[in-house]
Order: sequence, then C-alpha cells, then structure tokens
Amino acid sequence: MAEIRNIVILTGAGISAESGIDTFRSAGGLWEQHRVEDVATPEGFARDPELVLGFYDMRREALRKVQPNAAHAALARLDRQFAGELLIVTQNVDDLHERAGARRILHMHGELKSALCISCEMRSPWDATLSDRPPCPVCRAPSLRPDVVWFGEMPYQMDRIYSALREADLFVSIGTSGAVYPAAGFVRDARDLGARTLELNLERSEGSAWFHESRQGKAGELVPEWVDEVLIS
Ligand code: BV8
Repeated sequence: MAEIRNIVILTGAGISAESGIDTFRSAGGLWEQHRVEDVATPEGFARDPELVLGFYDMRREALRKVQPNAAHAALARLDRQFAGELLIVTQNVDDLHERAGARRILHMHGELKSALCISCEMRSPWDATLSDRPPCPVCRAPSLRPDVVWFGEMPYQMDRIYSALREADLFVSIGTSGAVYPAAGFVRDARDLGARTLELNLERSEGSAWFHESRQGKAGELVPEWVDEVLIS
C-alpha cells in the first residue's frame, strides 16, 4: 500500500456508544426519545426554547458520567505518533476525543461545552446549564444558546474540511450511519479527489457502497487494530 502521508477521519455517535452516550438512530436512541424538529432545529428553539435548552442541559450534564473509550484513546495515540497530516472531523458534540488527548480535532456540528450568544455572536466555554437563561459573559445579554449546529444550519469550518479532503490520501469513517449531510457526502468527495476510503462501523451504513473497504465491528476493537496498522506501516 502506497505510503499514507495525509489522513482525514470522520467520526459519529457510534464512536461514543461504548462510553454510554446514546446514538441517534439506534433503538431507544436520542431521536426516539425526542422529535428532531422540536429539539434540533432553529424553528424548534423559537417555538419552545425551554424544551431545547433543557434537552442540551441534560446531555451536557450526562457528559460528567462518561469516559472516553479505547477507540477515542487509539485516535489520540495516532494523533500523538503520526508524523503525517491528520484531521479528525467529528459530528459529535461531546468532548471525549479531547478528554482522550486528541488535538487535531474539528467539531463540525458544534460542542455541548460551548455557548453561543445570539446578541453578540461570541462563543464562551460553558459547563453549566442554559435553561436558567444566564447572561452572556461578553455582552451580559440573557441570549445564550447551545453552540451546536441544528438541522438547516451551516456546519462549522466547511472550508477547512474541504481543503483537508482535497489533500487526503486516506479517508476513514468511524461510527456513523451516513444519514446526515453534508458529512454523509465526504466519502464520495474524498474518493473523487483520489483518496483511499475505509469504513469502520458496527453495521453497514447508508454510504458503505462508496468505501473501498468496510469493516464491521465495535469501534473499541476495530479502531485500535487499524491505528496499529497505520503506525507500523
Ligand atoms: C445543512 C448537532 C446547508 C446537534 C446534528 C442532502 C440530502 C438530504 C438532506 C440534506 C442534504 N443536505 C442537507 C440536508 C438536510 C440535513 C440532513 O442531512 N437531513 C437528513 C436527516 C436527511 N442536513 C442539515 O440540515 C445540515 N445543514 O445542510 O446546511 C448546507 C448544505 C451543503 C453544504 C453546507 C451546508 C446540518 C446537519 C447537522 C445537524 N446537527 N448534530 C445535536 O447533536 O443535537 S446531526 C447529528 O445527527 C449528529 O451530529 C450526526 O451528524 C447525526 C447522527 O448521525 P450519526 O453520528 O451517524 O449517529 P447515528 O445514530 O445515525 O448512527 C450511529 C452509527 O454508529 C450507526 O451506523 C451504528 O451502526 C454505529 N455504531 C453504533 N454503535 C457502534 C457503532 N459503530 C462502531 N462501534 C459501536 N460500538
């Protein structure tokens, strides 16, 4: 196999499943407990802000009870030891990649541990609740919202993602169902740009057919194995 010098990794809810964080589309998953339209759209927030702020307060609180797993740890090891270019693009709003030690990470759908002020548009690290409408640390206005990308909103840092995809020799997708765009389209973009594409997922996903190789299994087993392969090659 040609020498790998530039890797882009896309992660989804499946990489955090073994840490005890619900995925979205699995049985009993988040989208079974809550209607997407109500809790993850700007319209839902305008209609019932308390419901939405409470939903994200619950998920932020739940972060205190979970730890990174072997898949997060393996990607952090790759980040430390891989001499080439690497970018981990995550759809996850949890902070488990960082808590495992990963540094070359980009949250394309935002972060639970950040608040965005609708008045001054400044972001502030946030570890408390938002449903009690605390003042923005910058402008003091009581207009903070979760710093996450809702359906119908533009994902973050798309330019940086597309320029990384343009340079990538290898695109790896871990723990995602390939149901949400534009993330679900990255495999085709990467492939069209000449990258080799690999999927590591519990089951076949909506995009499996687009990958050169698709391995089924738990991220906690597949990812450490794959990282060993890369670091010895
Ligand atoms: C946008 C943050 C304009 C909030 C999220 C084209 C076609 C059709 C529709 C669209 C389209 N383009 C845009 C749309 C609309 C929409 C969309 O995609 N709708 C879908 C539902 C059809 N997209 C948007 O609105 C996006 N914005 O398009 O703006 C634009 C257009 C072009 C270019 C730029 C901008 C914004 C979407 C972001 C919404 N916010 N999250 C929050 O978290 O609350 S999305 C949220 O859901 C996650 O971030 C993630 O992206 C998605 C969930 O997907 P997964 O992470 O994959 O989780 P899921 O449960 O589905 O699957 C888990 C997988 O893991 C499974 O496959 C399972 O088998 C596997 N697994 C489970 N356990 C394990 C495992 N694998 C390994 N090990 C295990 N142990």
